[in-house]
Amino acid sequence: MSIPSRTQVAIIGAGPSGLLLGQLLHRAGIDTVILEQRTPDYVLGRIRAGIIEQVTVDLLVEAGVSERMFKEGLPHDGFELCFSGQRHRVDMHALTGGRRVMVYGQTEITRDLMDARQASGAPIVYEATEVALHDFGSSQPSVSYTHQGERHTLQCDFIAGCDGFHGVSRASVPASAIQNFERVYPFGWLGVLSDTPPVAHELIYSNHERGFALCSMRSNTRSRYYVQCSLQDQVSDWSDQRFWNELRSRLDPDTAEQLVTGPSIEKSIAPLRSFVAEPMRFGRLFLAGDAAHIVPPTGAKGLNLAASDIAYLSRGLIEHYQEHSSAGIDAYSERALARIWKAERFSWWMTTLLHRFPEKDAFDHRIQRADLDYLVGSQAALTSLAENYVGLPMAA
Ligand code: RFL
Ligand code: PHB
Repeated sequence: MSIPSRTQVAIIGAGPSGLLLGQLLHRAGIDTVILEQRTPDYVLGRIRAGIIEQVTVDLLVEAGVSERMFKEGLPHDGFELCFSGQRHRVDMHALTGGRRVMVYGQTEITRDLMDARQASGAPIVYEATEVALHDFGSSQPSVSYTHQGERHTLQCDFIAGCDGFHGVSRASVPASAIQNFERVYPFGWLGVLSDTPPVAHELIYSNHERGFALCSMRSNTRSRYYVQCSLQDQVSDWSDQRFWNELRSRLDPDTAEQLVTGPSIEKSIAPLRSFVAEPMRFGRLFLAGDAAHIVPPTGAKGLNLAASDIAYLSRGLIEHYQEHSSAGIDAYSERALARIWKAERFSWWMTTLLHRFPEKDAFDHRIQRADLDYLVGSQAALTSLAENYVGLPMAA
């Protein structure tokens, strides 16, 4: 594939944000080049999100990449909260007037988007290293990068920084132009993927004195489980046997008995963090997805927020090119941040409610238990939980 030296929108990063933006713009006749520092296999090997909101499902339909999701994805009407040895079902469907979420892994969404990109013939450069952003404060921005030992420059109208939390885009903004808000949690999640049937049909979020645990899935034959772990832990500290024993100890007796164990096919530790950068636009550079914000995974919001950023941004850019109006791109940062902060709040709250914090005392534990007792006994509180979990509406 020959890579042009000029495009309309240069997209940095081929995670879900970058690929989805590329696909939506391609369908609107807007040229993009995607620059990704890793290989396709590396990108697909990162096991991350599992739960997608209706808003994200709708966007994947709009992008023309929903066929396999509807065939293989598992719609979920509820999930369970487990504490004090008992499970309590949250009937999302009934509490939200018929809304639900979909279990369909980020790996699959990424694969579908990669296939669509390839079918469209639109350019994507994997293993693009030393990516640098230039002149995004002017009307003639550009991006330079190294590919197969050669340095290239890509002229563009706009740059979309979709390169995740550790990417180069946010780091290219002068410190005086950006404000960061951050909370780092004193624990991580150890995740295991295994080809074993999920322990239950729905997800189970468990609060236990030994720490949080989550039972999730990717299909009827593939499970995804997590346990809260110490930030000092290494993956090598956790044999499969130790993981299964720890998970079992954090579940109610019935679930613990049902758990089918097997060899792990992926095992990784992720730190937990809340982070927001404001604003999300700097002249002709836009940040989207994890490049601009991080949520702890407890609320299952990260990928969904990336999708809503891309919905706002793609609409703004399409308006710019088709209607010569800058209203959408001018409103992008404010619109996106309004939804982001609500998801930040929800993810922080779910994390606080369900984890063991090392510095907390007996009083805090009683308050946490009271919070959980109140939640499962109150229709009002459950409704609030359910409406956040299925995803808050996007601005028109
Ligand atoms: P990504 O996926 O990090 O992709 C960024 C891409 O940019 C590339 N890159 C660069 N390319 C060129 N030059 C550079 N200098 C570059 N630097 C980086 C990277 O290689 C990469 O390919 O960000 P994106 O696209 O914004 O997508 C965000 C999501 O990946 C993330 O929010 C979710 O995975 C979060 N998340 C969840 N979200 C949900 O909505 N539902 C869930 O159930 C859920 N579960 C999770 C999660 C994240 C987790 N971890 C490990 C953090 C569970 C976990 C455990
Ligand atoms: C997952 O299946 O990976 C998953 C599900 C729900 C969460 C976080 C991760 O809240």
